Formats: sequence, structure tokens, C-alpha cells
Amino acid sequence: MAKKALIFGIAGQDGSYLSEYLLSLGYEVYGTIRRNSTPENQECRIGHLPITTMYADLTDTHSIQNAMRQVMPDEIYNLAAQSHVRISFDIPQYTTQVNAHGVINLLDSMRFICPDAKFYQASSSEMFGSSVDADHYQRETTPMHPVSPYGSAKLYAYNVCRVYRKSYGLKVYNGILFNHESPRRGSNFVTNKVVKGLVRVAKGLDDHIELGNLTSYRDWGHSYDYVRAMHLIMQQEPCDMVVATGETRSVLDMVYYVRDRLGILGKDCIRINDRLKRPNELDYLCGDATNIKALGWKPTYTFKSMMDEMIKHWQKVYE
Ligand code: NAP
Ligand code: G4F
Repeated sequence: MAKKALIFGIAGQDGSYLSEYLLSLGYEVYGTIRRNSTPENQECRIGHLPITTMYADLTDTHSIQNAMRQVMPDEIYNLAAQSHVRISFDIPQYTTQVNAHGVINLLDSMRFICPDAKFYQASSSEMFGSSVDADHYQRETTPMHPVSPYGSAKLYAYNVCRVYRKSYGLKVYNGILFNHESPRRGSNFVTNKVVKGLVRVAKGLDDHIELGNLTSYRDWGHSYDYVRAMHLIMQQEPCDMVVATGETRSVLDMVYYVRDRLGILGKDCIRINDRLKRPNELDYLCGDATNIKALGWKPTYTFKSMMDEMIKHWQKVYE
């Protein structure tokens, strides 16, 4: 019989790639969406897929329980979150209700409705905050000192997942994923914002883009590779595992790469807008993915092939 997966946050970047991957493995895929005043936007990443969607919200326990009862899943993936770090400073309380308390709502519902299911929590490298090991990597054992409401809420969820695993013997997994991007990335995250904006500059549609802090470093991988890692993690004994490329670059280097690929070297097309800076910045991320690599996982995209795919995507949009 086909395995059943229930994905909370199925309409997001990762939800769409994960759905495609699980379908390719023969899973029946179910997922939750939220009510949106423009429904065509709501399903724009997943409309092409043979999946079943239902309405639920992480702040509404009844809707979570209805979804679990309806599907009785073998695997639950919690990808739902207010996932934008800067915006978490604007709406800290809501971010905490969804990203932290929402995970309690899920775990406690699962405990009574489908305690044999496996549960994946989308934990984040943002939890490390200002902390890095002496060799300049973050790994599973690196202390976590978040610097944003988003990171703090994710750390709460990470810890409560470990508590439910230990206290009730639930099969709970934390994937600690570093930044991952794709053409399906929300265009208010920096990679897709830069690619979309500079493609528009190259086409003469705009003359500049506005950015915040350019000096932070990120370890950027591709969402397609990272959802394969999520599934692989779920096939192990319950654990917490880092997924990263082990390469890091500054935002400025990423901007230069895109600008050079588009051949807009001569133009003064980057402007700094202080309003796009965060009250507190996470300066440096670079992950040590030794443990997941030991299970056979390796990325199929490089930084360059990922950025090139995103460039191609936006060039086609503005053809
Ligand atoms: P995303 O594109 O923002 O997707 C998040 C999904 O969660 C969206 O479908 C969103 O619905 C849904 N959602 C938001 N609030 C919700 C609520 N209250 N109840 C139910 N659903 C809600 O994010 P992503 O890039 O796919 O990331 C997936 C998960 O991994 C997130 O939890 C994120 O925090 C975490 N993560 C991401 C990265 C990364 O670099 N991408 C790295 C580490 C961890 P709408 O479509 O209606 O907004
Ligand atoms: O693309 P970003 O918004 O991603 P950030 O903050 O690293 O968070 C992402 O990765 C986390 C994993 O570590 C996830 F958990 C989280 O859900 C999300 O997917 O910003 C990257 C960097 C930051 O240093 C930011 O200050 O880019 C800098 N930046 C500079 N100008 C900008 C901008 N970021 C955004 N979003 N927009 C700008 O205009």
C-alpha cells in the first residue's frame, strides 16, 4: 500500500518540491493550505500536482486535528511557518504563535491521533544566531544563540520536538537546514529578490534595486536537494541533522555573481536602503553536513547552477 504523507505548508517553496519528490517515490500526498483572497496565488507552486489539499492553520488546533484524522498519515512534514526573518521583527508575536506554539499544537495532536506517524520539523540554521565553532562551521553540536524572533521561535520548536521525542517516544526529527533557494523562492528573500530585480534592470524595466545589509555570509543550497534530505532524514532513527553545502558567500558576492552574469557591470544599480536592514543581523552561516553526507546525500546543484537556473527563470518571465 502507498505511504501517506501530510505536509503542513505544502504551498510554499519546499512544500512544492517535497510533494513532487514524494509523488515520484509513490507516496499519496496530502497537504494544508490557508485561505487567501487571491486563490490563484495560493496554489501557484502546486496547482500542477496530483495532491489533495485541505484548509488548516497552525494556530487553529481543530483544523490540524481534522487534517490528521482525515489522512491518518505515515509521515508528517511541518514546513508551515512565518518564514521571513526580517518580518519576524515586525510581527514577533504572530511569528511565535505559528513557529513555536504551532508546533506544540501539531505534536500534541499527533500524540493522540496518529502517534505512530513520523514527524519532521523544519528547523533552521537561523537558530545558531551568533554562534559558530572554532573551525568556522555550525554543526549539530554547536550552541544555539538566536538573534531574531524567528530564530528564537524556531529554537523553541526544535527543543519541544526533542522533549516530545524523549517524553512520549514519538518519532520526531529535526532537519536543521541552512538557506535554500530556487526559482520558487519568495521574491522577498535576498537571492530571488536580487535575480528578479537585476533581470528587470538588464531589460531596462528599472534602473536599480534596493537592498539592506550586504556583508553577511550565507551557505546557500537548492530546495530540490534539501527536500530529498528531509525524506532521507525521516528514514533514519529519530534524530537532529544539519543539511548544508559547506560553502559560504557574502550577499555582496552573490549580487556580483548575478550582475556579472547579466552583463550590467557598468551600471550603478544597487542602492542601500536602511529600512531593509534588521535590528539584529546574523552575520555568518556555514554548515558542516558530515552526518547527512554519511547517509549518501549530496547536492546535485552548485551555487552557480542554482543561481543560473533562477536567472533563466526570471529572464523568461520578462521575455
Ligand atoms: P515558505 O515558502 O515561506 O513556505 C511556508 C509555508 O507555510 C507557506 O505555504 C505558508 O502559507 C505556510 N504558512 C505560513 N503560516 C502558516 C500558518 N499560520 N498555518 C499554516 N501554514 C502557514 O517557506 P519555505 O522556504 O518553503 O520553508 C519551509 C520551512 O522551512 C519553513 O518552516 C521555514 O521556516 C523553514 N526553513 C526554510 C529555510 C529556507 O532557506 N528556505 C531554511 C531553514 C528552514 P502561505 O503560502 O499561505 O503563505
Ligand atoms: O534571504 P534572506 O531574507 O534569508 P535569511 O534571513 O538568512 O533567512 C532564510 O534562511 C533561514 C535559514 O538560515 C531560514 F530559516 C529562513 O526561513 C529564511 O529562509 O536574507 C539573507 C541575507 C540577510 O543577511 C539579510 O540581511 O540577506 C540580507 N539582505 C540584504 N538585503 C536582505 C536584503 N534580505 C532580504 N530578504 N531582503 C533584502 O533586501
